[in-house]
Amino acid sequence: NPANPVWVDRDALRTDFTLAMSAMYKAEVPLYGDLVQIVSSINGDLIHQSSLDPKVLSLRYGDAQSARLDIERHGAIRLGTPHELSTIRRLFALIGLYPVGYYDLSAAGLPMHATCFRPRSEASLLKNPFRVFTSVLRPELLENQETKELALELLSRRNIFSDQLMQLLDLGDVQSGRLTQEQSREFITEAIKTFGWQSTAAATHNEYSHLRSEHPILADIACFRSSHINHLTPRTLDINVAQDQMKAVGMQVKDRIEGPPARACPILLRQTSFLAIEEPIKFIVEGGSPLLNGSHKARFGEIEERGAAVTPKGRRLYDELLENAMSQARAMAGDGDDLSPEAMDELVSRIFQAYPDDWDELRRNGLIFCTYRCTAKGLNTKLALSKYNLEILVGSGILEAQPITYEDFLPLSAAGIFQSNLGSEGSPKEHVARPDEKGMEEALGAVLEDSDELYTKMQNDSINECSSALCVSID
Ligand code: OOG
Ligand code: NI
Repeated sequence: NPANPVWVDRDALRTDFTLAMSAMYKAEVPLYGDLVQIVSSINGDLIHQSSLDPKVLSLRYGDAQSARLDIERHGAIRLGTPHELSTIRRLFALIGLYPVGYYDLSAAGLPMHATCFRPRSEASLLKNPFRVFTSVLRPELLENQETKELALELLSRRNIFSDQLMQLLDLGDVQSGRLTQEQSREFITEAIKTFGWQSTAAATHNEYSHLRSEHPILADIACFRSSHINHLTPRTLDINVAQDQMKAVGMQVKDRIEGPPARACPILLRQTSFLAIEEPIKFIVEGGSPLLNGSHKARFGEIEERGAAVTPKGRRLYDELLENAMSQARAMAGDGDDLSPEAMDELVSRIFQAYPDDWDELRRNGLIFCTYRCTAKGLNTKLALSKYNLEILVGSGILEAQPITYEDFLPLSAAGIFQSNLGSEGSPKEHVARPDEKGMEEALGAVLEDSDELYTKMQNDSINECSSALCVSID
């Protein structure tokens, strides 16, 4: 009934979208299907062995009651223009994804910056935590004038959104960001086209080679007719076991797991991937057919293991220890050389012994964010005072703390993931950082949300709920 339309729930639409994306990617990159199988079989085994700390299980897997455990946790795209970015923002808003956080990739020598489109609320994250790392070109960082002009010229010629999709985005705008069932089905079909692979390039082989020689990322961003999703990432309950299994079946795997070392109390996130595969591409030829056969490397498969969200203080300690490990590694390896992956892992583990590895200690030192809930004991206890200190309530078993899952990305890991898939040698070298958050917001046509504010809100909301349930104030 058009007078009384039934709107599709945004979180449910996100799940349909994620499933469609996953199906497309498995069909287009069969090796990715193999990866998903490895991960789900390991997860299936581990979830039945109760050896995992329930807090860790909850961080890595989410709430088994409400979340779809096998659904991907993230993907990544690389865009070329402000118009592409603002259109993607409108597209993602329809499935409940909003830009959170700013990632400056110039520090890693990449002419780009990025944000994470993700759900904001706890309820929404529980239903489906899928998010997309979205980077966009910053032409002003390209030094070579000719290259810059070529990239901009190619990008100005392409349109990665179908007309039907644009109409649906307009409809979404006038319908307060909602779609009907029928519109949703069409939306998924049309949206997925933007992220699929187009085997005919939008550039000649010369143009492609020119951009590639300047920076491989440039060719990937500017020479194609779509903004192909470059990877999807399921979550794993044990990334070390999963990585061993990836190697055992002969996948070409990244040298090292990115992120913090393995810990009893995991923080942030750890990730690894199989390297990008080489895929056939037809390049256009000046003056028409036939097309020229070539190839391109962009798409890979990744896995991630999530830990606790750290506070700004926790983040500073993480960055400090990582920086410390890097500079020791440089000193140990000597000029321009890299330590072996094993030596590097050992060094990082040793240095991270300075990072507390006990949930209570992490919380009391203000290094992680937690949500709180009343225990059964707490609900049955008559409290004498009207005001309590949070730590006293936790210490006496009235309240229980659960670390909040880190829902964002690590810029250094992201840079590592870029590098390992672009054929550049060695680890990312130091570059002068030139962040431009304002420029990113202008291109988006929206402000970036601050992830620390979102975690703080989750933490405070949970304390307020406990306070109401216990009829006491908590400070
Ligand atoms: C994005 C890499 C970032 C991650 O997991 O850190 C990312 C890219 O290569 O486009 O997905
Ligand atoms: Ni990733």
